Amino acid sequence: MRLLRVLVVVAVAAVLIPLAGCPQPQERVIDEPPEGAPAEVDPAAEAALTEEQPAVGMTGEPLTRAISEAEDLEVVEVSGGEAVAVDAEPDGPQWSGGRQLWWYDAEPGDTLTLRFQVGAAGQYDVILQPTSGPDYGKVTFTIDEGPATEVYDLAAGDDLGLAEPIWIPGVELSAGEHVLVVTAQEGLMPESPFNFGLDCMQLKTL
Ligand SMILES: [Ca+2]
Repeated sequence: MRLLRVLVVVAVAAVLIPLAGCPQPQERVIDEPPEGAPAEVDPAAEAALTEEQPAVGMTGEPLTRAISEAEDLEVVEVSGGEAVAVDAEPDGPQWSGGRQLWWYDAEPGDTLTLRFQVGAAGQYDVILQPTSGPDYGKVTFTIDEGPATEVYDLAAGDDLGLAEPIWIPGVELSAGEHVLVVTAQEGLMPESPFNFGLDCMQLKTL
């Protein structure tokens, strides 16, 4: 039964993961066997289940990609408000790595600048996994000196959730350091506090 339970959980996770931009923490609910019950889990099978799963893209195919947790990226500059790493709540969105980078109290026009590393020069799709929430605001994204993206409105729902992943396609990146700049556009209402959350970013090779 225990192995079956694990398989069911992994199967459910496999269905859910392609919907999100970044791999979510694998939920593995494993009941302890009753006292005296023989071990039902083949050690080799359990070891295979705990191996890192291949990254899965929006269409379900394995992709070559590098993932950075936003909360681990270097904050180069915040022109207004504060940017801090926050832990996931049990009943909140399950951010990968269990945390997100939360930027709050910014004013329209303020920027959050994050540094990320690229291992090999090339053309990449940059995939961002932001958070949505009732008091989350509108933002644009810029990579290095590139053009700003369209405005993304991340105000949604009654609770925090994982927004649709944002794809910035075909970005030419050299090996080394680059910056992702998030620009606050406006809160839900002019007088509303501004919130933005980024769970993780991925670089997908083309
Ligand atoms: Ca994260």
